[in-house]
Amino acid sequence: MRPEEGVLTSRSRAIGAVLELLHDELVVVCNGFPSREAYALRDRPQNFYMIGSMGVASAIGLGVALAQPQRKVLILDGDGNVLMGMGTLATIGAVKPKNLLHIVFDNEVYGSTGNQPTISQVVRLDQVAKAAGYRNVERVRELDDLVYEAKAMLKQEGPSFLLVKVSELAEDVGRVALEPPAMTERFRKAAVGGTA
Ligand SMILES: Cc1ncc(C[n+]2csc(CCOP(=O)(O)OP(=O)(O)O)c2C)c(N)n1
Ligand SMILES: [Mg+2]
Repeated sequence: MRPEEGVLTSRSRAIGAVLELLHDELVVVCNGFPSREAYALRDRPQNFYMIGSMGVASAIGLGVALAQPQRKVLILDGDGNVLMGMGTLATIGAVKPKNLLHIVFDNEVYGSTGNQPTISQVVRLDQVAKAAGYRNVERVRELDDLVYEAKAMLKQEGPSFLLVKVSELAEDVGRVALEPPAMTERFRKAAVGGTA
């Protein structure tokens, strides 16, 4: 069996494993099912869900990381989102916020809109991040490896980029049941006010 073959974990399990590691870290989640799954698995005031706009979670996460340099900031992203906002990888690589960890759940499809294929199978997003200047870059396929690398990257000086190959499976979860202004205010308080 080639190393790139084998059964992949679902994005929901992968997101759940990351969220379990967290304490007061700030998290920005991209639009679509990643936000829905994160909300269903572990909603917390430190989570900001980008409801609607695609490709911008990384820019929001970068802004939060720069505004709150003492806080660890995670971006939970999708391959389609990263491809749409690829310029932000360059900005993060150039600005190098030490407190930023960018995790990309790569299912090689626009899963939230019906599994249309993306081009992430051809364009290695981890290599793009490396070339852009992220300090630590890893690519994982197993849940154990994800937990190991995420733990390490939470301690390391960033920016770090963790590409997680996941299956196309999406959990049958509802929409994020928060009004965006209230969710934003809750996040702002959690970001400025420190530990919750
Ligand atoms: C500008 C824009 N274009 C298209 C959409 C529709 N849309 C919402 S989520 C999504 C797919 C996102 O793909 P990816 O980041 O790979 O996440 P996945 O759904 O696969 O987890 C698309 C196309 C949108 N919300 N905004
Ligand atoms: Mg995808």
